[in-house]
Amino acid sequence: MSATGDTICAIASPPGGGVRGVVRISGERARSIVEKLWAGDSGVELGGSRGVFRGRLFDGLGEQPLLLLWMPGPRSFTREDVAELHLPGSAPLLRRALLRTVELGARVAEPGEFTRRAFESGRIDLSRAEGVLSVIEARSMAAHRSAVALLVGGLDERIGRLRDSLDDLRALCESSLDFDADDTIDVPTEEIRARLSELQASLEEACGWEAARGLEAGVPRVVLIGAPNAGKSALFNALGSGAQVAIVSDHPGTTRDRLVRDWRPGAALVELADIAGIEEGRSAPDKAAQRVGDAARLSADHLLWVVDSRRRDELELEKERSGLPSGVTRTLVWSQSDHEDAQAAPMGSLGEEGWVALSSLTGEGLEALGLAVAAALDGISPSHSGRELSVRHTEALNKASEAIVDGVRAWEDGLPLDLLAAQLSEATSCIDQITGRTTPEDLLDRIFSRFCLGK
Ligand SMILES: Nc1nc2c(ncn2[C@@H]2O[C@H](COP(=O)(O)OP(=O)(O)OP(=O)(O)O)[C@@H](O)[C@H]2O)c(=O)[nH]1
Ligand SMILES: [Mg+2]
Repeated sequence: MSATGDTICAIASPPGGGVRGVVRISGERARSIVEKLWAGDSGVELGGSRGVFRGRLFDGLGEQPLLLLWMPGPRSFTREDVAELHLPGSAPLLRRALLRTVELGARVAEPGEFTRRAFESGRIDLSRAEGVLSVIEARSMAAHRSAVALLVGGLDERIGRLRDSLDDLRALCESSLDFDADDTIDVPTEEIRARLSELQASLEEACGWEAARGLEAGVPRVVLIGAPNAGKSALFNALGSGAQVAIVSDHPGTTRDRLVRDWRPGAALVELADIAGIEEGRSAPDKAAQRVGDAARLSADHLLWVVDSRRRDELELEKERSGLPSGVTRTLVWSQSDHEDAQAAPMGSLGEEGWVALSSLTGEGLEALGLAVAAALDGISPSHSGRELSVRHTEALNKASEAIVDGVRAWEDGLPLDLLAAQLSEATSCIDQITGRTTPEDLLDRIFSRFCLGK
């Protein structure tokens, strides 16, 4: 990737996603390029502060309506002058505008180059840049949640605090070295010991947080939905393993809270959630249960729509179906198939759903359901980068932890304090790999090149 200094441009948001497309420009020449693109005699006054301007852009052939966002450095994403040209969402028009920008002195950006500039200017650290990358790449809700956690959840804050504590402690050790040589003042052994254990606890906490996030990146959520008494909770108990067991009863509206268990359909591991049946909530707890259910439905990677196989109210079922969240794959569970009056298969157009008949009581059909869900989840297997990332972070944190443990051991064995100081500095460089301060160039290239164009 080239060094900063030149001005880059890219189509940041392609047409199709909305009525507008965006061409983004970043660099020294952004101001002069925009001034030249601007159509009309009056020109545009780009000041030293952010601004929004409406006008027209001359793309070399004709004029296009333009909404310009002007973000002068250093208060921009890349800390350079940044202009966003919001244009009609038509591919040929956007390409014209991009070409014109290039004619006026910008270079088309490489994938991830905007984000890399943000990183290189110190605007964001590497873990945050990776968060941006993972959000873009996320193909399942699970991967998306984990990426957002990385972005907003503050691994960088945790790392920042760890780094500060390491610096403080090293300073303390180093100043104690002078005392030591002087032999007049005691080494503040107790304080060093206390700080060391604090540091180790924070490292462990960061490791745990990151490991949990990594696991989360890999575990899709499957949510049981359907009318009250459909048999969701009975199925939850029949499928899952883990501490939570749902109350099963013929009282409609039994389940109120969201319960989760592990479930292994085939080789996959998923988080199975049981929630309240879909109904119009009247009382406050009913409404609260519906809200909890709504949140679970929205974060689902796959839905199990549980329907009592004795139901014959086709119209009501159609209505129930039309209320299911769209955009999430689902399997129709034709439940309680052991009843005498159970129907063998879903009637009418319901039969066009992917469905599995089963009985939680006898266990019949449970295996078939596992196979169906495993196949459905195959296409949305969690984004590889989420896990790879988490492994990289966890490794760095573990190495930092080991460096400290070694240092402490040496110090307790009576070795001089400068050995501990050296180990602390080793730990600092380990965690600096997470923030990108000491990340090798080729790894940076690999990380940033995975970004889309325009990011
Ligand atoms: N025979 C038979 N009964 C079942 C089966 N599954 C559930 N039931 C019964 O159906 C009733 C309702 O089951 P639940 O699992 O509590 O239903 P639910 O969908 O969780 O209901 P809510 O929590 O109220 O939304 C209970 O009396 C269960 O014993 C099954 O496979 N076979
Ligand atoms: Mg229930």
